[in-house]
Amino acid sequence: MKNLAPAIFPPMGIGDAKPTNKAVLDWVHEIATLTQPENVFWCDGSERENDFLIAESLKQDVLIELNQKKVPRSYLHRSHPNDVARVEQFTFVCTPTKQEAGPTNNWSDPAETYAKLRGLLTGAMRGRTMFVIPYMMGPADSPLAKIGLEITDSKYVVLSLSIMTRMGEIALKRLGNHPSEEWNRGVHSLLDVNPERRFICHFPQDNTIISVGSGYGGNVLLSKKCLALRIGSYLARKQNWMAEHMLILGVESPEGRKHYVAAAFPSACGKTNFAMLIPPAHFKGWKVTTVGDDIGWMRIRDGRLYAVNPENGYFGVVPGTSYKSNPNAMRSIAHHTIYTNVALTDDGDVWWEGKDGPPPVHAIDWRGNDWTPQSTEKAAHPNSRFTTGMRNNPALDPDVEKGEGVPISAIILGGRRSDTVPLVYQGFDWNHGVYLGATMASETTAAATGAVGRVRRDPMAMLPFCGYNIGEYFQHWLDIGKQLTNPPLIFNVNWFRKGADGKFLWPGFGENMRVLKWIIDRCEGSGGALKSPIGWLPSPHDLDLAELDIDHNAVDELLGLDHEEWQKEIAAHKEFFDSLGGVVPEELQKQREQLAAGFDL
Ligand code: GTP
Ligand code: SPV
Ligand code: MN
Repeated sequence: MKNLAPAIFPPMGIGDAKPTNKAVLDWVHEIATLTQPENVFWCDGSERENDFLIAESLKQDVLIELNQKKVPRSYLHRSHPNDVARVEQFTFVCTPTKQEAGPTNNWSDPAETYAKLRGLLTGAMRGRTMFVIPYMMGPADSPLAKIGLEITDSKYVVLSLSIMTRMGEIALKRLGNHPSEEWNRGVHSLLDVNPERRFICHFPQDNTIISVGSGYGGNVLLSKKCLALRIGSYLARKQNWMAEHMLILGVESPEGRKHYVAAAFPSACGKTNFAMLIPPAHFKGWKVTTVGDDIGWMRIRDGRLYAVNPENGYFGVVPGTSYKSNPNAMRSIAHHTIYTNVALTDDGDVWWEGKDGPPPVHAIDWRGNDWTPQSTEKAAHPNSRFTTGMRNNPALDPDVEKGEGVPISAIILGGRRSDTVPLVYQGFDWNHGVYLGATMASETTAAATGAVGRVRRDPMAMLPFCGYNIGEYFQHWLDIGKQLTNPPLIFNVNWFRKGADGKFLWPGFGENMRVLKWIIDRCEGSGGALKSPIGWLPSPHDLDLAELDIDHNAVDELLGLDHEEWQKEIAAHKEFFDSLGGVVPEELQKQREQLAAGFDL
């Protein structure tokens, strides 16, 4: 057969990245032969390369220039209106057997899926440029750092990954020349951005991801959910570490004592906000710093868990972000930011629901249509996003580049629950904490396509991101616990409980410091708590609520357990475990029976 691949040697990018690993070069050649691009561009993430790609993107309407005085070096991207969120129904884990993918993943046969995808990718990049992106996840000197290569025909992906990952030279250097080096193969093509040809497929046994038919972040920035979580979790179990959907933050007392905590909340349930928390005035001298806002990789060291943030930037929810709710995010996105699916004002600024100040009298909405405050449609899509480098964050933790990671004192779990679940409580021990994680639930959000506001079980916030059998994932948590002599304490929080009037009972955001402070007190052995059937519960006076304008009844409601609601909750735990078809470890079944007994059920 005639080799239709364009000439790709030497590298044609304008950057200096010089790949020498033969396995990488062979793979790039293979994909170029298949997709037949006009040319191949090796990306290095340099300033010069970004300038070039931004200029091209502006010409081709991939990016819209914003008012560079208002938001310097920032651009707006509009994704296709049919392509604005993760697509869980088109996301597949293609392990050799269905059993390995487990009851919570869509599975498809690897050979059949490769064949289907090869068909879709054949000639898919004709007339387009194929970009090859070498990137690294994690600090360069971390034992957990991983190398990925993403091939894409989207400039938006290249520009986004240059923010979200450590791209170029640094990755190639770490990868080296050895043919058996571990690295992730990622292939992405927009195709014709048609939901009927949209598939996000993972082949964990080959460390390979193929994503077609989408241009939306979570589906195409393969470093993030695809590598750092789905493939990451699969590798983590094999290699005895943890890849989790967790923010990581540091909290320092006025006396200079510092703890790190990691928190798993489902998509659009408050990770970025919590990671950037600014303590209210009452907590003078307390400081919260961000290590990561979405993903935590953790390993065991000296009997403790140490975490690194594998990412280099934030892909955050825009609506609701303001100087009132999240000043650190606002400062982070004031420059050098790519906005996706927000509204464009007449003076070239960006706008979204919940931004400070009055709405503009006229704007162009996320679809490109005229918008006024009288419009019934939202100006910004509810899942509109910012992409910004972590170094833009004024509260970035100084140890974010530390390869050994930061020691984790507490793991916090949480979801969006209008009822039942108290503001905060603590698990009795590691195994009970694993049970809390395994039975977590949350109301669905706009981060994935489908119904919003439906309560679904989302174990450890990993339901859409666990790359193997969820029963084995639970067992992996239990196994990790056995190896820890100083395990993190495990907590559950719920910022989203509502009163009879349908309003949130808890003010949230910066005020979450009050809950965080109790968690830190518990880690230091000082905070008070009452033993309840679900775990250790603070009573109202155990939380520092000074200078907070909140009703006593609201606090009682926030911390209360409603027997009837918990009866239903425990029944839902059983139903969930039963639905998994026998994969749930015995230990967690035992935990469930103990919980039920606590309620005399
Ligand atoms: P992903 O990036 O999708 O993983 O989301 P995330 O978990 O980082 O959530 P994020 O912090 O972006 O918050 C999502 C939405 O929840 C935003 O609209 C926030 O305004 C809102 N939110 C965050 N924290 C709180 C809180 O403490 N209370 C309330 N009521 N809303 C919150
Ligand atoms: C999430 O949905 O959890 C996100 C956004 O962080 S995405 O990258 O689209 O998955
Ligand atoms: Mn986030």
